[in-house]
Amino acid sequence: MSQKDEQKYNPVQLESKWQKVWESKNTFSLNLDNAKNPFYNLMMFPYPSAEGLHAGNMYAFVGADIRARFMRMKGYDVFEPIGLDGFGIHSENYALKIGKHPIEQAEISEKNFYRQLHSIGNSFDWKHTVETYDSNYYKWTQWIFAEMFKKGLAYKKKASVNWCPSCKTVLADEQVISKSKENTETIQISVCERCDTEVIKKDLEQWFFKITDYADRLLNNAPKLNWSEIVKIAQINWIGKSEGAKIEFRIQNSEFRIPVFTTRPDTLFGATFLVLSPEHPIVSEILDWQTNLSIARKNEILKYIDTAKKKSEQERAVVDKEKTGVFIGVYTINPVTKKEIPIWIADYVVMGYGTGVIMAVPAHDLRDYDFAKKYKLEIKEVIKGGNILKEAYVGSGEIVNSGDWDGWKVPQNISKAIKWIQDKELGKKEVNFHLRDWLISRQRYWGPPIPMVFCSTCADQGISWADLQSPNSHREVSKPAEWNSAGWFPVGDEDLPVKLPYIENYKPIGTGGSPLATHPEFYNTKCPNCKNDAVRETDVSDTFLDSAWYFLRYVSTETKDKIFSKERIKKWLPVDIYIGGAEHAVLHLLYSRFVTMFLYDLNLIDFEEPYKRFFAHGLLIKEGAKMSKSKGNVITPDKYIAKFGADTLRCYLMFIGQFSQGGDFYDTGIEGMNRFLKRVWTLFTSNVELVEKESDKEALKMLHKTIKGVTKDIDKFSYNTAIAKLMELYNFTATRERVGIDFAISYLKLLAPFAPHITEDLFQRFTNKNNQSSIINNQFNSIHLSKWPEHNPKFLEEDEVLIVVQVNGKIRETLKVKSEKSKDKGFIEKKAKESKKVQSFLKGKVKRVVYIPGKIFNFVIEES
Ligand code: ANZ
Ligand code: ZN
Repeated sequence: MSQKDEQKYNPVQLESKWQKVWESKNTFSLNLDNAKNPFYNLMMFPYPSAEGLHAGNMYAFVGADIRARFMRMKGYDVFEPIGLDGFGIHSENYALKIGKHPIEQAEISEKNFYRQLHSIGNSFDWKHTVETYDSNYYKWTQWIFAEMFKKGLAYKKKASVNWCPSCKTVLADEQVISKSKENTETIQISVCERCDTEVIKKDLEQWFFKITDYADRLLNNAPKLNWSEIVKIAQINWIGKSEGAKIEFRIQNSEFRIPVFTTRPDTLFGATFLVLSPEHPIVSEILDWQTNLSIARKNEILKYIDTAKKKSEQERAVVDKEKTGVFIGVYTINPVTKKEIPIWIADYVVMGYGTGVIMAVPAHDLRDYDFAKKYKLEIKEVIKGGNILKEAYVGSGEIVNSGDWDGWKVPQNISKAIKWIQDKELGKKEVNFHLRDWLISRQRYWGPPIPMVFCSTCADQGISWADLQSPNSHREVSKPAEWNSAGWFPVGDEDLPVKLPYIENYKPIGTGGSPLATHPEFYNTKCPNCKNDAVRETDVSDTFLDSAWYFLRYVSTETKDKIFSKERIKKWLPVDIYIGGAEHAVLHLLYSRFVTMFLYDLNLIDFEEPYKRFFAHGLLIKEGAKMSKSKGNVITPDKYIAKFGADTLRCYLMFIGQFSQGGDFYDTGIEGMNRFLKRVWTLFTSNVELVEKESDKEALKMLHKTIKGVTKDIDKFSYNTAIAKLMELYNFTATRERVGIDFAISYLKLLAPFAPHITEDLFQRFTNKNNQSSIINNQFNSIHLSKWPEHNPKFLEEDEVLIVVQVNGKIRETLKVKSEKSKDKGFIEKKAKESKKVQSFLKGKVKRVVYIPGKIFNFVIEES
């Protein structure tokens, strides 16, 4: 290489060189057992959909990496792991699209993804990667499932579930999102989060995790978390605790008792009808019992129920949607007014919440009001304050038309109403959560087979796994009434993993069954109890289970016989900082908190909350638009890295906005950042002369001001302003002919978290005369393991300060003095007395003087 080439900034060459050095020297791999000052810096688990890493992933990862590098230079043993959340519908859909078997595609994706992840220059510990489709990993995912079952937290039930006709699988509520119907603004439909297809309802047998058993704990811990506020609020709302009462309604001359959940028991006197959810099991019982209904009426009711069932809950719940319903032909008694009120069926009441029935209070509930208007039902005001002839009144006020309760103010007295109801034995206080149990089974191929076996012989005899355990070895829980666990057995630890077999016809079959259900060689097995023929569960588990515990495995990838090493977990967890997108607020973050609490309950870990701190980064957009495949504006980092280098791309991504707010990516912008790094390169390789030590005061002041500012900025994730400060310092440096080597090195250190390659290269040039050989000799001292610069306040002091001179508290003069002189009280007093202006006010005797150093000098004199 000629001298001239040597001086040219060639990021592609330079970056791959340093990446190789770092990896071969284990610069960022830790001995996880020996770390003295552990800091677990975690970024959200990427799922390689397909094409690989896109700039949005890179945005998140670089932002997280800067934090990691900063903490490392501040003296922490930073663990920054990476892996792939490669199981799941996302990857499988891609494999389907391009016609490659998911197993083969996974191998290709993994290679590509890891190549890309190397190229961005993050300080990953490549010795501790986790891939969810690795049987060494999913063995333990299955183990968690089995443990959930053993603790009574996994159950199977027939449920009306969300079904995506395109993905041909069920979806959890969290995976269904609302969207406006095409060409309309107002009609909301529910679509699959992954493919945008409209979701329908299907009745299927599914596995659930009883996350609702943990609702209170998940909620109570939430306010204490050091998390981005929006994410915390989203979780609290999703769990959705509602306090109210359960009130019983009776149907005259019958055995029917209908419990109703309401958050407004104070409006009970205004309940003028009852509304059943179309799916409510009592509907068919009432229809059977009621003999005087005409066939035509009955058919009308059945038809209504059928139509309603096809709609999604979200769609039905929309407040200002046109109301529909049918009268079921019977009446119930309002327990306080003792009046007969009709029972209706309407789809705005959903089965999955409360008791699936409501007492309608049209005067004070928007939906009930619309319904009552449409079907000409009684509207009775019980809270004063509105005009119920015009609209429902939902505000606060005084109770009226309600017997004993008249004059009570609500909401203040709602609890008094509950007590009253309780004393009269009409109902009781009740708490409800919006959180539903976690629908965990998927009728797909690409996931961990659910490790359960069903034996019909044992089932026929009513034998369940729990019956065979010693009484204290498992926890008895409140099971849903319809769940009969007889015949179901978890696969024993010694038989895990249940390997996902390679099958040709892995495509979803769409019948509600899983592809594995067509493979007897997979599902035929023996009963763990009676040894007769039995069958395996053929559904796989939801991807969100895979990613609910990966951060526990990262620290323990070598562990074979246990889910993880307790010692490692003790040393490294909970995670010190977790960085990721706010869009995971209710899905992944809630599930991983739940699984962590569960493992805590198993006494495997000693903390309930997995992440000490969660930081939500913003979204990256492209030239004003959201990146999406259909728009064809998805940025893949590869071409930018090839052209400008990773350092340029990293700095640019971090420069275009506050990390918490996101940024807008412009091709023209990245060129500007590239010019900046080129200039830094040229400055330090040829334009500025390096001298032994920086002694210029102005330069030192600039440097220390920058150290102080950049340190503060990185600490609060204000990366864009940190880079701006480094640009400013560059501009200053560029005007100088020489700077001290200590100055130059500090500059590089400040830039190192953002641009790790170029800074490493320049640092090695400065610190080693012959860095090549020193690397070979293993004396490699990476800039990234060097000490973060600290600012010295001494250099920041202003050279001159202004001191206000007062006489009896009134300002009479300002003095400009050298800052080192400002400490000298006598000197200031002398100076002040020399001032003609001051002299003209110093008429009386000076009683005393007060001096606030560097600021105010006050003469207190006797007033004449
Ligand atoms: C009477 C009432 C009067 C109500 C009033 C509201 C206002 P949150 O806060 O979300 O818990 N509700 C109960 N179960 C329902 C179901 N399965 N489907 C649809 N709506 C249901 O809401 C609780 C309120 O939502 C309950 O209180 C009930 O209506 C309705 F002035 O009861 B309320
Ligand atoms: Zn059996």
